[in-house]
Amino acid sequence: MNKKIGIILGSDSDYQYMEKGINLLKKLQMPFEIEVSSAHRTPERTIELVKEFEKQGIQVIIAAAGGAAHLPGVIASHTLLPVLGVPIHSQLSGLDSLYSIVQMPSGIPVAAFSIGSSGGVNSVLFAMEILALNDNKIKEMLIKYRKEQGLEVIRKSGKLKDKIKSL
Ligand code: RP5
Repeated sequence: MNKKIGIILGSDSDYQYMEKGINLLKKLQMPFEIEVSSAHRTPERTIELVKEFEKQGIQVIIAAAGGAAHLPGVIASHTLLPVLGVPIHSQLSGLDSLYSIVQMPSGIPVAAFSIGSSGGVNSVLFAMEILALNDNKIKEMLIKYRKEQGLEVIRKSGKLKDKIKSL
């Protein structure tokens, strides 16, 4: 399978919050490209990477950034590929990141996910849902993932009941 998901982190320090999402991609054997590039510290490189992703055939870009999180918006202003923004925890609990990502001016859309690891995982699943529109193999992976997730909840319910019974 060709790489269709491109991930850009504003800093290597953002990785800890994207790790669960990236582990999920690895577990599902979904190929992806990943780079660290900052909208502020390496602005030209960020734009070059977006153009490179387009050339490579990447179809969805996940951009994770914290604080004054302009990365997803800057990327979105240079491409028509869908950009999924993940707000990273910051000194202001990630609310600043969330607002920076969610409050885009009209005309340049960015999808905003929840702060931190949940957003990381959901951005990956959402990227796969976009790709699944034209790829039944990915759709099957997502169906299986949901089924396993549901079974895990039932397993945990049983475990909790056993624990309470033994008190
Ligand atoms: C943002 O600044 C990055 O996305 C990161 O969340 C934050 C802090 O970066 P470091 O100082 O840890 O490199 O641009």
